[in-house]
Amino acid sequence: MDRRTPLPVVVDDRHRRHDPPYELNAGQPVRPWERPERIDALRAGLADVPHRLVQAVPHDDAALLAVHDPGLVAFIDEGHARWREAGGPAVMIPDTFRSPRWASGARHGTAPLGAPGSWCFDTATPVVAGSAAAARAAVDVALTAADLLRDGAPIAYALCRPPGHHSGPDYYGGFCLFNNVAVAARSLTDGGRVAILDIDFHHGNGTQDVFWRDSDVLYASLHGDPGYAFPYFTGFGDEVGEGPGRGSTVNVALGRDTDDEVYLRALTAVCERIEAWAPATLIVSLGFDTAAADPIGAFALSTSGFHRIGRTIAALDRPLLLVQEGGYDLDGLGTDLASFLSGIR
Ligand code: SP5
Ligand code: ZN
Repeated sequence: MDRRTPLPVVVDDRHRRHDPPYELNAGQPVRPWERPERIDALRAGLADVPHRLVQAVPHDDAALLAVHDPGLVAFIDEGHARWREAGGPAVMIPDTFRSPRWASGARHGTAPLGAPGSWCFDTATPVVAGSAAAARAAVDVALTAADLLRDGAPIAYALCRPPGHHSGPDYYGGFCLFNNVAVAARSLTDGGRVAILDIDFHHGNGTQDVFWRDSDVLYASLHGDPGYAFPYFTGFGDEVGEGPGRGSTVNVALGRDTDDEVYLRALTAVCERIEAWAPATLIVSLGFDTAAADPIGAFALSTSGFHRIGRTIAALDRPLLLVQEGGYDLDGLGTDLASFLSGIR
């Protein structure tokens, strides 16, 4: 891709309003890994990358509702206010989870203090008063970047926060509120087949669910094996989609300490599947939690590994939408982003 044209980077400062004081990991309160400073670190990494900042443009709900249940959208928008009115504390984390195994059926119930457990699947995704505005902003960022591609840009980078790939049609979790990448992908299928390549350390269970039965969108992910890594229950290699979507889900589960060589070999094989899919648009769910120094990922990728990943993706030679997902090593994020982009362009 053309190095001289500045890279459009779509941003929205409303992300800062999602800043919970703690989350629960294995039942223990810890400072959130997914914090506003991540965006500062990524933007610092762009210092030597020719780019132009584009402010996100507000979009109506059509694209969001093409992916998510209206009940989930209403809960993200309003659930925290209802919880507060019912006496809940400032940080909303479920303590009781709705189960599909209840004999009376998986009804949502009516109690505002129970509602987070009806829509959320973990305890590591705290919601505060400003979270809804940030969730909306992240979707606007992704859709604004998708608009740039639709208008002919060869590449755009959506600096989304919070991330999105763990959020599904009717649930949220894994630090993700709305599924930014899925909303963008769905909005781009009018222009032909879409492929999503997910290189975050974690399996994108939400994106997989959105496109599980879909024949327009290929979802391909490389991630920590669910035998040891979050989200634990999805991302096994035998998950390939169903019905019309059978064969358009690709999962490659990798072991602890996966290094550049092993990762690049696996990525090359996945890119052959994408090439065969012949997508009109390629979207990357871009996580840097595969880095050796990442505090929650378990891989061992180096900064130069991200350059090689970028080159491998660039060789697919498709209009390219980059959507930010995870990556939690604040000291390495900027360098890893710059290295990745130097491979892409
Ligand atoms: C978007 C994304 O990357 N979401 C990841 C959600 C992971 N949530 C579980 C975090 C568990 C952290 N375990 C800490 C191990 C420290 N060595
Ligand atoms: Zn991740």
